[in-house]
Amino acid sequence: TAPRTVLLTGAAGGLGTLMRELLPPYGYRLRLFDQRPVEGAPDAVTAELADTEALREAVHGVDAIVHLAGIPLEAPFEKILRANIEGTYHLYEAARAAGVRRVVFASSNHAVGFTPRPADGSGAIPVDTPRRPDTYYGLSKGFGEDLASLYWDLHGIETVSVRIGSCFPEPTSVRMLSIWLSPADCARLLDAALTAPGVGHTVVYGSSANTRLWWDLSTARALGYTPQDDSEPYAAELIAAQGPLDPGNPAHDRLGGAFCTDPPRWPH
Ligand code: 15L
Repeated sequence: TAPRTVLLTGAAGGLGTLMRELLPPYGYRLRLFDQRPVEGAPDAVTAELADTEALREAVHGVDAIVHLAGIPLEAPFEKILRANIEGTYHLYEAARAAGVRRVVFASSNHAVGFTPRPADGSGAIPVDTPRRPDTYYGLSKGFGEDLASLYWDLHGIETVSVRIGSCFPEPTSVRMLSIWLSPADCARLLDAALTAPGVGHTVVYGSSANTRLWWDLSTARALGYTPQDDSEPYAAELIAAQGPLDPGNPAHDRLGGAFCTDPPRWPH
């Protein structure tokens, strides 16, 4: 049976804010968790993932967890260690102790960000391409994927690790034309990841059905995900404004884009 009560970590963040609107229509009752207050949600749990007591209460009785919490950009290693690496460990420990059977983990394209950019539309990058993190941030996402693998093998907790591309209402760069995940498709993908049977630990890329796709969506489709959106209608205007991706520019010829050269940094 489909999980119904879902703990959403990182509910106050960019993706969390989009998903707490878009997931309930699929039939989920969300319990919200964030270190910051969630606007308009007085019942949300305001705590850090390091607060294991708050986490223990938050996971109690949930059917599944969508784990979005964490620093979403580059930051000093100590901060990534606490928020993303230790935070994800605490999350999985709480899930294990409470008997939660399914996690959807927000991994990132930056776990493999130094992978050379293939031809537009080739869909050439498979999920088992070697990890090539482009930042400590991307490194922490690889850690989360391996932690998910360990907790599946050791404890039977299933995870879908979603290497999300760029989930924003619209693509805002030429690179994003290839990796854009529309918010509506993100909700479709999370729903598929929450409901597909027998996922063990499955890694998928998270994007819409973009004409210029760089990676292989087949493992996502195998969960029952059928993307409905394509960034192509935005292509002409973005390319006219920014120019095409330049193969000689190191910030352009890797999957992770500018994260490989001058990563955006988390300001907090
Ligand atoms: C990410 O992992 C970031 O969290 C997000 O803010 C975007 O920058 C995205 O990657 C991207 O690669 O565009």
